[in-house]
Amino acid sequence: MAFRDDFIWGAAAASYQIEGNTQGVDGCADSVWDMCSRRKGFVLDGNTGFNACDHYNRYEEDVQIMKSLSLDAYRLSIMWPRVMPEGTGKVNQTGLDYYDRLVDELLANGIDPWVTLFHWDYPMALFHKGGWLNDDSSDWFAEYTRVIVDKLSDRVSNWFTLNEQACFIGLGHQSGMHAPGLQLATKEVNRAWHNALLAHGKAVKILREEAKKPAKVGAAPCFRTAAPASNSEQDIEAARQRTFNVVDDQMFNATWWMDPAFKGEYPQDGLALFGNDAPEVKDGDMDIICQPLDFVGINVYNSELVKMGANGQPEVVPYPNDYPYTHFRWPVTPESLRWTTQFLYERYNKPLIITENGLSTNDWVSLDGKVHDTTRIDFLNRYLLGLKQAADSGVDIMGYFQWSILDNFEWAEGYLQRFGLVHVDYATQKRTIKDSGFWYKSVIESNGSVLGSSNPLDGWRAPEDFNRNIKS
Ligand code: GCO
Repeated sequence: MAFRDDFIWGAAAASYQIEGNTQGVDGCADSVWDMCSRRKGFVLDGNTGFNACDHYNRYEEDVQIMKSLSLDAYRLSIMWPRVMPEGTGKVNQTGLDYYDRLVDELLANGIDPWVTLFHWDYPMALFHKGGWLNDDSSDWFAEYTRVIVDKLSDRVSNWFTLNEQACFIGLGHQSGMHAPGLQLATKEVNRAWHNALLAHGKAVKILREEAKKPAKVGAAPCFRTAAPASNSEQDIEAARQRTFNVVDDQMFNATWWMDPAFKGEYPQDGLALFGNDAPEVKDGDMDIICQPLDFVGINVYNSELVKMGANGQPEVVPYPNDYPYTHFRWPVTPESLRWTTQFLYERYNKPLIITENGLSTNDWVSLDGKVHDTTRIDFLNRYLLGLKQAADSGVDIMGYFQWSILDNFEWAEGYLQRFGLVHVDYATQKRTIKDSGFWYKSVIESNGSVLGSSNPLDGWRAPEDFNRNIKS
């Protein structure tokens, strides 16, 4: 039961969550996450991303770990204010050179870098000018994109524009739970939303026209997803509708991002629901936003369970208290990968790539020096089997990026939530590959054929001295 031969097995991380060394190091300027890290009560326990995993200094060691796990690909992001401290204008050569070295290091070790241009570390200097609310913001992003494309596109061929617009606009500008921590009226949220979509479109155009190697481009959105409560046609249809209906004025409605980007229009039900608060769409905007994309990227962690209600409307079936939940208290729903990919494939008809999937668990280093995260193994095993079912039913699935290669700074949750295949002791920066890391290696090396074995730990052993050989 293997995946297709050219299936891409990867892991992902994001600049602000792992690099550390913000705070002026080598000319790096503040992002909105540095600002919010300083705001009392914003991040759990006063944690900050100032040091994170010190990946900025330890990237060579981390790439060796990725290589030892047999990753084909690594999804990384670029910290905009490290490269352009003012957001536009002057380039910080030292910051840019860091990404140049990282890309070289990955390629030298046989790992393909998949680069995300923006994963939330928005330059403070541009926030001071209104950030995404400023109608010039998409041009600022285009200018930054040009700098990155000019530097890296001779070696990088796979790109994502924006990571999870639903979060950096919705959680960042509507609920205020994420940086920059604003709670704006819906009209303003949609203004920022529309500007971010324009930024996406302009970046794709630049990648197409200016990349030195032909660019493959997509994005990494997330949104509310749904899986059917049974295999009945009605429940499947209910889950499909729940996935694609605009059900509220929050930013987690799939079509609110996907339809403009892939079809060149906002969905009618969303326009009706938002009414006067809908974005102002100027002539030509949709031509900018709707650029040809090579794949649908999607970050999926869980989905709602949905059945067709007696009134013919989708009805959400709540998960009971004793349901399996992750440490974040997210429900464990392997069927989400099976159904979300299928629904997206039906509607947008593009190859799919899972840009993030994983879970946080309460891991620690055991007396034997290892990290026995059996629940992560079981979770990934189940979700990958769900993905395989979708592939077997004809959905074009290109690959899978596990979130995350390292434990890291989980935004407002600080360091409480550990998502890594590799444990990080933040006091010493010592890395320890978890059991799940070794297990994932065996999945990659067998192209998925070990999935589903009754004891996923059968058939492989962590080399005794492996973790001890990693320098700390
Ligand atoms: C997101 C981001 C990641 C998170 C991960 C776990 O989805 O919030 O893309 O940066 O760390 O999803 O929450």
